Amino acid sequence: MADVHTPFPEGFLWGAATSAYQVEGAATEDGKKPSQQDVINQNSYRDFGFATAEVASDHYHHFREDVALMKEMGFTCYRFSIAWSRVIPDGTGEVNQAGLAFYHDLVDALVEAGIEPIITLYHYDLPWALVERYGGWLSRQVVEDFEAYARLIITEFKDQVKLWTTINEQSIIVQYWTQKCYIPEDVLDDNQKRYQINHHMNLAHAIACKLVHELVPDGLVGAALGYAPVYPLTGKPADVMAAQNANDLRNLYYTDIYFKGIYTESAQIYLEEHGLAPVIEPGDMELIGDPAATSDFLALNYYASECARACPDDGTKEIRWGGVNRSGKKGEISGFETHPGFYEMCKNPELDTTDWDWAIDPVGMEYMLRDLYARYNKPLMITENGLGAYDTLTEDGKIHDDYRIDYLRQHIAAMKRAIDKGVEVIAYCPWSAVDLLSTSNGVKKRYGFIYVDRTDDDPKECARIRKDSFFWYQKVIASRGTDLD
Ligand code: BGP
Repeated sequence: MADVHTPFPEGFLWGAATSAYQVEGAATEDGKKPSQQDVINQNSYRDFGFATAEVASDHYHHFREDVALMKEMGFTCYRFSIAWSRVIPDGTGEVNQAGLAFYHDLVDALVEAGIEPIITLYHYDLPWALVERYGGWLSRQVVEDFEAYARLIITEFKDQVKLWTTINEQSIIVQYWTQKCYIPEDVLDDNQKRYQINHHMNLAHAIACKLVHELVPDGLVGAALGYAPVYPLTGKPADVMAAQNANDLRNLYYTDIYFKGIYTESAQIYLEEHGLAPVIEPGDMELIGDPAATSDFLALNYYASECARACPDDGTKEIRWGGVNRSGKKGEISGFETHPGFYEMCKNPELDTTDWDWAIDPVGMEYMLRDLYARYNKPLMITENGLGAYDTLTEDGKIHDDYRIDYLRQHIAAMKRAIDKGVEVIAYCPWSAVDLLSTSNGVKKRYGFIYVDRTDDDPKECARIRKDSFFWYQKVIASRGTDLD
């Protein structure tokens, strides 16, 4: 399988990723106030028994140990996010110096360990105060408040941090908006608001890009996008066309904004026809299209490919959004996104899936990288990729996660094939460095190289244990990707 004979390029960054609310814990410590994720996760504990964000992986107290483990694995980069509600607890106004100090300590520890920090400014965790004040991302006011927050963070870390990602996974926020944003009951049926939130995020993203370009010497910036290439279910022309429609609305609708400063026409026309298009105010597209707001790279979170088929608008189907598998039993996904007259997502019969119904498709990563590089000719990074799985701590005190090794091995080989075809990939940050709180499934669904000893109900001490994949990844990095066995 390991058909990788030549090393990855000199300077290629090897690391892993996490996000603040999923890993830090200390949700109300040292002046931090709740984010919308603290509230959303309390609700999922009540409804599904999934862990809250209160302790998560307790990285707040274990960060030095975690950085030491990352160094031991040989990381040369680490992608993490800043919790806005830790540094500006009310969303605006007073800065919490203790919160800022935590991130300074983390960045200092990383730099000292020779690990390049990659900061994500926003990963789903808007300060709860802003939700209470004006509905969070539903209001345009958030753009101005985000600007002040982003300016603070970029100014604080500009000397040590050169790689910045702005907003995590706008495409996934549109699909799964109640998991990623707090959406009040009376707004739930108003699906235009999904795209309005996205428009506000596009403005915030553009502002953050401009700030990095203005404030950070040699700084590079881009969004971190959840991306799944779309295959047609069959070779029938109508299915092929449906896959193109799905790709336009689910993928290019975001990447065209980042690189061309425009909304993809076909997708925008579809949204307008269905009353879903965002309200765009005078000056918005000028800001989004400002050359100083153009991304330098695209960071991609790739887990799976998707599949689409034709869906005629014959009055039998309604618009639906992405389904979720809450049980962790294969086949229990709650449904598929449907846009009558445009496309309908479906299971790809050619691919095996994880226990949560995510298709396993290393070639999809290669296809994505090739396609995006051909379209935009900009450097790409992988800022998430990984296998969510049940892990067992065995009696010998180990975690034999050969299934994860197999998944990562095949994806690294696929990434290398894309590089060998000329695609500029600059970093690989699989999800995740340590086990953490899943966005939809608590802590049973694990991703890390480092096991965190806790359950959904009991955070215990959150002790760290190296999994088999830890030692395997260490070897991969040391061999610059030539030893994948
Ligand atoms: C991405 C998110 C991450 C992470 C990952 C795995 O969409 O950016 O925050 O959680 O998916 O998803 P999940 O936790 O639902 O398995």
